[in-house]
Amino acid sequence: MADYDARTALIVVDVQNDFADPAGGLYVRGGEEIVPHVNDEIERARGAGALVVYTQDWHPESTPHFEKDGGVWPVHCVRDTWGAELHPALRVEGEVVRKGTDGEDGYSGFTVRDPRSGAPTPTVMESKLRERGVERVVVVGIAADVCVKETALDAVTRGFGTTVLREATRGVDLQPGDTELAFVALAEAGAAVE
Ligand code: VGL
Ligand code: ZN
Repeated sequence: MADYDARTALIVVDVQNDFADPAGGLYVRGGEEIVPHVNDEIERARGAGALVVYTQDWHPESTPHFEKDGGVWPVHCVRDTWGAELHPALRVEGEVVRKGTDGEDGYSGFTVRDPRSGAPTPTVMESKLRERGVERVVVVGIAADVCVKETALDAVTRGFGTTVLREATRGVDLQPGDTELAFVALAEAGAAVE
């Protein structure tokens, strides 16, 4: 459980069917188990007047992000499909920021990267937070070692006090141990991992 106030935002990363449902295209083990934890955080954040922002991986049918097109990931979160929808049990009480919409590698909620050149482009996330006077973010969701990690690292780099709630995340572990390494990297970068 994190503390919330009007200068804190809760960022709920990619709690989508393809990651959080066992039938999903890139199912992350235990993904569905975090939904009640995430909902509790949303309720507490809203009660304290904190902003809640959701990210949504939102890919075209073909993108170098996918293994079939030269990337590393199985097909997932193709826009306008069941897999891309936010998990049905998730409370949605805030704006959704989509990433990967033009075929970029959309790992962080703050930036997307050209899959070939790696060149970053900002999403609307940072300006939304700044407009509201947000100084601190709490990051939860999926996947701990991919999009949660990249989002939280970008938040630290941008000067937001950053907390990641372990119990409200799950990792892919493409390589065994990736999730633990992600928590170590986050702590080293200056995020609070709770
Ligand atoms: C993600 C792999 C590919 C994530 C998104 O949401 O963590 N992982 N695309
Ligand atoms: Zn993706």
